Amino acid sequence: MNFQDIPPVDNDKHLLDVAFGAGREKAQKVRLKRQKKRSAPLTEARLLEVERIRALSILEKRLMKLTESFPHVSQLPPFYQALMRCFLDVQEFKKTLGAAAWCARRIAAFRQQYERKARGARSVQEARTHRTECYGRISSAVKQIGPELIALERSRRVLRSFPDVQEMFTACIAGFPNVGKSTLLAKLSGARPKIAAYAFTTTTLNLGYITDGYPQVQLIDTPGTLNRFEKMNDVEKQAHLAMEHLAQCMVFVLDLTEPYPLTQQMELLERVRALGKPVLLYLSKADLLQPAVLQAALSRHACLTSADELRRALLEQRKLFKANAA
Ligand SMILES: Nc1nc2c(ncn2[C@@H]2O[C@H](COP(=O)(O)OP(=O)(O)O)[C@@H](O)[C@H]2O)c(=O)[nH]1
Ligand SMILES: [Mg+2]
Repeated sequence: MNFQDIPPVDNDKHLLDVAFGAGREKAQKVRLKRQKKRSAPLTEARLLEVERIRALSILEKRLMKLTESFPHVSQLPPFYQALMRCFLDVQEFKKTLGAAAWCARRIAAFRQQYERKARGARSVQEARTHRTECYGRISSAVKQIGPELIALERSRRVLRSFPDVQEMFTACIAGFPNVGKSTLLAKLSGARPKIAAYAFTTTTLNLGYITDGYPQVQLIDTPGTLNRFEKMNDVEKQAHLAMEHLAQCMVFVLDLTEPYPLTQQMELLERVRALGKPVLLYLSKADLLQPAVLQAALSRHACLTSADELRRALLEQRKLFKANAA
């Protein structure tokens, strides 16, 4: 799902500038065109004002396009619905979209009504009055949804921050900060996430794909330690929702070289297990461990130490999942 392409939402002032600009342009064109074959002044005035009114249909088009560019919450996959509920006021969001659609319909109604009036005007002045009245009413309808347009632009920015995930077999990579999750993602998938020698706050979820001709396993680098949801930062919340709604399988990265005590890492592992999905254990930084320490760890925990082994294990998990689903 990709929310990056939702175009920016114009504010009311900009929308009106565009529409009135279109009206002026249209007026100029009509005047030029009619220079040669001029009819009676009233006929000319009716024609001109009708065209100027009709030019405002650009507002309807823009507003309809705007509402169509946003997703329908109920049609989204569960992960995105959960993200929406977490990061947006969904009721409010729906209301703002409704307001934009309402405004488009109202403009269409005014426009049609005043086109008719201008066409039937009995004087040049009357034709002009219908047009200015129409412009006034449409302008206040647009101004009325000014706050909603601002809210929609805010929502668009929130949606943009959502990761672009595919609906496919997915494994989330969990573990304490700095244990080597992003490094592992890079090794497994060729993705190029940011890798730092210090624990840093990731600003987006890192994604990668294990491919075998075509993408087979979606990998998500999921930072955070699964403590209380309210205390998580935005990316940790996204990560948590990904584990809940997307992951069919978890990879837990264990790091025996890190200052995080093993007991804490084991507690996190238990929280990951509590998600109720298969968990593959991966021991990172095996190259830094004394052979004896490595041997002891391997005899205690059933863990993998190479990315190749883990890749095979993940493809196996995918096969099992598909077989069970069939
Ligand atoms: N020697 C060694 N260093 C590693 C390994 N995996 C990660 N690192 C280093 O550990 C640090 C943290 O890695 P990173 O992948 O950013 O950890 P993350 O915070 O869990 O995503 C970086 O300096 C990596 O280069 C490994 O297998 N061996
Ligand atoms: Mg990382």
